[in-house]
Amino acid sequence: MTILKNDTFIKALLRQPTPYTPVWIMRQAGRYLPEYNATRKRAGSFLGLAKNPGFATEVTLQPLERFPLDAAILFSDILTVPDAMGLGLYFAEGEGPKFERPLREEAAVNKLAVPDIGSTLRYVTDAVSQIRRALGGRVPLIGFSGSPYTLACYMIEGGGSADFRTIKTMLYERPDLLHRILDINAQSVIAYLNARIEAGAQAVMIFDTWGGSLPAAAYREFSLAYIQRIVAGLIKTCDGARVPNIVFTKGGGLWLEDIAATGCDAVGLDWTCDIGAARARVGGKVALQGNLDPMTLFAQPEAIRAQVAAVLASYGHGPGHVFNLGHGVSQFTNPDHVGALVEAVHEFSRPYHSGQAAH
Ligand code: 1CP
Repeated sequence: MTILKNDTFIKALLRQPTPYTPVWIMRQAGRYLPEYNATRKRAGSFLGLAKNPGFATEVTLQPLERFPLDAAILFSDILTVPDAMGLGLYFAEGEGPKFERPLREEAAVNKLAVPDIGSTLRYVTDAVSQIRRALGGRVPLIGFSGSPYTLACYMIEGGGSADFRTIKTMLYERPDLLHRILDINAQSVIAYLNARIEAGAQAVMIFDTWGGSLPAAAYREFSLAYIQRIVAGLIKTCDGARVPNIVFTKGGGLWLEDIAATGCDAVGLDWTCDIGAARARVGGKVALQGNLDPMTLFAQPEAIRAQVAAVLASYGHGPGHVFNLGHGVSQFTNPDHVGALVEAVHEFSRPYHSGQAAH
């Protein structure tokens, strides 16, 4: 068992005291970093990068070399799970991820099965062990997965979508088919996240990027119910350490009480929520992660610092906050501005963790 040199992130997720507010950035290992683009070029493609544990380790560590971040996130993608189910993931240049065989027909849905994680996703668990060795306990490593509904969006639409017409048609016309897909996805995600935890992931996050596109009742039935099953099925302790989990539904601000009731340790917030108001609603039950608008990073460092200070002040005094953006960092962001954010979080957050209240 490696002793963590910096465990502020894990402690904050468990709402335990820390000397400052820990920070990491969604998509911290991504295209805004020139060194990421250089490694991606050497790997030949995004999938060449993600499927090679050596390259995945290299890019996972890149943001940590630049910034004093408090967590690392495994470099991979949520779409590796449907790829392992045989849907044929590929990246069309400049068009984002796509599937060769989207799930539309009843016969294909009936054939869908939980993949054998040990063989199909071996490259992911290998990357996790390699990254843990490379980190040497510097900061914890986050493993992640898409939510069953978010994965189904890509599996059924065949790629990104502006209106989710195909999956929503299935939802309203053939809810039984969609439920079958979601059931397989939930079982796969549980096996996948637990394999990552056993390989060394020290916290896990479920990305429900598209749950927020649903009406409230459909969100509970088609997204949150399956997230709840995953939370219940996750390994909670590994090597004597708690492995906290985070649930992030983008656009889920109206449903925070329901999300917190899944039994998760922390709830991710997008930038539309006031984090102080969110804390008043669910802060007694869960930690909160977020929630600076990613577009803040296009402003000059002084403006970024002011916005960081405002999020910290809104959350207020005491533990249970992990600082992050409200969604992934844009590929057009100036890396120095990410540096300004990380520095400001560390600098401004200490008073909120000292004995006396800062306001
Ligand atoms: O060309 C490139 O280099 C690919 C860009 C890229 C990157 C950097 C993709 C394709 N995936 C990733 C890595 C990635 N994806 C991580 C790595 C760890 C980190 O955060 O640093 C993570 C956690 C993801 C998760 C992911 N992939 C989500 C959930 C989070 C979110 O951003 O909402 C989603 C929806 C995806 C699908 C996906 N993969 C890639 C793209 C461009 C997309 C979005 C497609 C779309 O809907 O338009």
